[in-house]
Parts: sequence; C-alpha cells; structure tokens
Amino acid sequence: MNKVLEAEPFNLEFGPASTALIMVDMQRDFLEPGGFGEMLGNDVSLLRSTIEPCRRVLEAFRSAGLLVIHTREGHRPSLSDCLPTKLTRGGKSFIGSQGPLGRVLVRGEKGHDIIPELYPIAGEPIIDKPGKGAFYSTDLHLILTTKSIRTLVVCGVTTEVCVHTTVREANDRGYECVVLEDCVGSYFPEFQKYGLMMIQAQGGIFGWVSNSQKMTAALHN
Ligand code: TIU
Repeated sequence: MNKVLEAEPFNLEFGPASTALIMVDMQRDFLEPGGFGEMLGNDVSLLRSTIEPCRRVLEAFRSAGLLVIHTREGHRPSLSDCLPTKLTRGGKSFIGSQGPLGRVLVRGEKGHDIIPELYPIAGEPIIDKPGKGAFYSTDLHLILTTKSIRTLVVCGVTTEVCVHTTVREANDRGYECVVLEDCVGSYFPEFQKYGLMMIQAQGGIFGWVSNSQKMTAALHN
C-alpha cells in the first residue's frame, strides 16, 4: 500500500517496495579529519551533524525491509579510472597521495570506507563510483531497474556536489527523488541552503525535500 511523505513543494506518495534509500559517500575521506575533504581546505565537522539523522533513517529502512544502497567515491589503486581533470584540478593533486587515512580516495584504504556509524550490513549493495554522480560508470541504474525501484530517498555528502549530481542524474532517468535536509551536509552553509532550495523550486524541478523525522514517520504509518 502506498504511503505519504510530508515534503516540499508538496507531499509525496510512494510505494515502499519501489523505494530505495541511497546513502551517498558517507566515507571517512569526507567526514573525518585527515581525509580528502580536509585536504581540500574544508572543516569536516560541518558534515557530522548528518550522521545521527542518517542512522535513524537507515534503521527505519532496515526494519521495514526496504532496499538500502551505499555509494563510495574513489578510484582503483592504479588511478587508471581517475580522469586527469579530476586528478590535478587546480594544479593540486591529492587523490592517491598518502595521508593519515591511507591513500586518498583509493578503494580499499581506510579513508575510502564508510564511517562505522553507518556501515553497510550484509546484502546492501555498495556502489563504487569514480565520479560525483552515482549513475556515472556504475551499475546503479541496472540494480534499481532490476528491483523495480521508482523512488529514491537520498542522504549523504556533500549536498551541492555528489548528492546534487546524483539527484540530477536520477531525475533524468525517471526516478522520483526526495532529499532529507538533515541527512545531507555541505562544507558551506550557504550551499546547503541554496542546494536544497534548487531541488524543490519550480514545483519540484529535481524532486522533493523532507527530513528524517517525516521520513521515519511516513514509514511507520
Ligand atoms: N568536495 C566535495 O564537496 N565533495 C566531493 O568531492 N565529493 C562528494 O560530494 N562526495
């Protein structure tokens, strides 16, 4: 039976069985000191308020038996899947360099992995993505199609980079996307604000915005 999520710009009706939670890049490299986010000059503590709301939504999806998918941004140890434009943006090269959390944004390294608070459990697909969007050069669309998913509940970091890119990609592939405002984070408070506004503006040009409390309430009703 369909459920209703309180959201902006208007309430969203969704079928739980055709809805998936997408946890975007909740990796140490973005949320912990010593990782990629900090190397780029950011204060990673700004993202950490998302962890607890994300944990509650993750719990709610797991206990309802719904699909949960995690993504991780990163590259092969050889960096053969890291475009030169990304590797040396601005003349600086952090990706692949050795840091306190291992080689930055490299698969298999400590910093690349998902933070322990939100660690995937058995059966939850993990999408390793070389780009910002979770659909680019991954099998995410195939997995979602195979499971007849139509609605994506999107959480993760950062709001205006990988969350936005993923929502835009999803929108053009026919998915309904809802972004939970307290479950997405940015290093820039103004980008957080305007990033969320951009999603729901113009009658929901990219999708809906809601929050963790409304999402868990909708699943329990
Ligand atoms: N730098 C920044 O805000 N984000 C990223 O590089 N990747 C993600 O958003 N995951």
